[in-house]
Amino acid sequence: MKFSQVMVLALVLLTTHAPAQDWIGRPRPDRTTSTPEGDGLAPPIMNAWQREILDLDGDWNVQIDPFDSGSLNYLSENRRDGWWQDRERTRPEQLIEYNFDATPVLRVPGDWNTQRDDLFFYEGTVWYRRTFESGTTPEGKRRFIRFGAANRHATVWLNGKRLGAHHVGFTPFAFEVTGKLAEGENSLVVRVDNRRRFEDVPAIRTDWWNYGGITREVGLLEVPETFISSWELRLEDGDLVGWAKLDGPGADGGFVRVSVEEIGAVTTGFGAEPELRIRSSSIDRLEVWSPERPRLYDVVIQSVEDVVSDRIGFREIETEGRGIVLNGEPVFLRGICIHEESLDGGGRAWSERHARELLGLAKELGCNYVRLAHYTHNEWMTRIADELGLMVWGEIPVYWEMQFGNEVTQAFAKAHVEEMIERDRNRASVVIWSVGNENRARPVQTEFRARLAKIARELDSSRLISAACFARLKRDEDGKLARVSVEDPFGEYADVLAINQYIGWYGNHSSDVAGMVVDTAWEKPLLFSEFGAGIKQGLRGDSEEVWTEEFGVRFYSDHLDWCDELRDAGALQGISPWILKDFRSPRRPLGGVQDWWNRKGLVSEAGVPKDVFGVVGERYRQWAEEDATRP
Ligand code: GCB
Repeated sequence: MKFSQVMVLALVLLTTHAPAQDWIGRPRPDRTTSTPEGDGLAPPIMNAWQREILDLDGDWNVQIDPFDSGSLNYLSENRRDGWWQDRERTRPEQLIEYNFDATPVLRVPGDWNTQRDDLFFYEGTVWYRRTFESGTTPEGKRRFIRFGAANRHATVWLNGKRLGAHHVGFTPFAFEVTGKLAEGENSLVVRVDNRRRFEDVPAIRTDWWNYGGITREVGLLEVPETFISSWELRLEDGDLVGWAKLDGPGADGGFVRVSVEEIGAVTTGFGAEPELRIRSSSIDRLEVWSPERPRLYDVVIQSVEDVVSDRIGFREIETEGRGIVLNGEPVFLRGICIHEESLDGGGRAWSERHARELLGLAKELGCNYVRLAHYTHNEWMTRIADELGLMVWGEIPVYWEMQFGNEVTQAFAKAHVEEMIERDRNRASVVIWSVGNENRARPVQTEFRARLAKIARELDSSRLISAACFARLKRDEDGKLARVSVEDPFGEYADVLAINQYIGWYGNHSSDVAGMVVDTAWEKPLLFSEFGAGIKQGLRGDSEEVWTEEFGVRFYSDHLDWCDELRDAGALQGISPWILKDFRSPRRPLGGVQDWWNRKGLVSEAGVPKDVFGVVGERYRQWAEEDATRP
């Protein structure tokens, strides 16, 4: 070997053995081979639960690993025999410093923070291991292991072999395991790392709990060799249009048939991704989806080998000047913001019951709209919103300060948008995609969001694009009027302008404000995507005293009066006060009042209504009546 060859070899060895570091010098066990969204990922599998053959939820053995000892040795080099091998001691002299069989368990789905007191504040790595028997994959079939979500970085091994990784904490991902399953017992190992990193989306600072773990359902799915992986059917100018995607051998020439039996509508197409269209002449009987009448249809998609179904509603949403128009009629959005936290005292919500409880409360409040903040909520939320008749604002965690100029961050955000839209494109309830929350109005941040808006539009032309922005707040000369100017240059790229304003809570605007004026630079609809105040349920006092129920009632009465005036003047198209329920936040330590809860909920963490729940509810009922009787 020549000297130069030796040098090249040495360099290769050095680089492959050097651990990847993040910029504060911490080893990054997993980013060496991964792109921002992940690697080894299977194509999206829509409506996956109808495919499931084996539910992998339940108790998983876990090993907490604060120093990444499972992946890195004492010199921070990548281990060759990491804990993914799920080894057991078979000889007396063998030294193996982990044993999944002897560890406690955590429930999946579920965050780890609320399952064990010692993990409440934990941010780091946890190894999950579960064994199962499934038999090998039958001839002519394919199998996938699918996760509803894991927060934030998940790497997955089956029987000691790496399947891949996923880095978007709030969307589903799957790995193909055809040909990889054992005849007998399988070992499935998942390393979940929820450390916050500067380049991530979101980055370091959020006003919500960084719940870690396998937070949504896990299952082993079986599909035919060439299967229908995803589809879309939507209403466009009176026709039903869409596509279906085939994956597998022969997909290119494949045949697809889509039918909506109830209205006798059928269409067919050929190819891996045939375009589908059902002309309006054949769908005269179609009833559109609306909050008042959330009509859903059974849609069946069939190929030569496969058949899947979905419950889909059809509606059209657009803007007209400053108005939002649903199925040709102006609509005012009576909303509420929601974090994905359960009413059982917090923790990540993930189940159908959680979704029914949260969205049921929103219905009780008189909402026709919910803002699912600040990341993609579990699929139950949008499916049940479809069923209950709640319009949805879907969001990605492009939140506060991030590395907007960093290409990795940009790629992360892109993956968030793509995976969110991919999952929910058939949900009639979703009317708005949001690409940011309270990002500064600097060029780099505007460009970042504009790029995401473009991606979202290219992927999905049937919804409106927005972002929750800061507004400039001033008082008029006499001090009585709050003047809100919507100037964020992202407004140029949005279909709907949305601002978060905290007049009367943060800053010095308070009870002597008599009204509100809004100036916008664009002739576009405007939403108040947030306003709210901290209220401790049951705390009584003066209406000037923060945290009290009385303060809350005055605050909301004033705000709703101002909104009422703006609404009458056609200057405001909807509101989503912050927020339905008190939610956990590491930024809210105030003892005796907050105790790690953001107290801006209309109900307490356990779901007990505060007085303001009634105040908002009353106004929403009044508005609903006005809107229903408007000629
Ligand atoms: C905001 C943020 C939201 C916070 C809220 C608050 O503007 O968008 O994430 O939780 O204010 O309570 O301060």
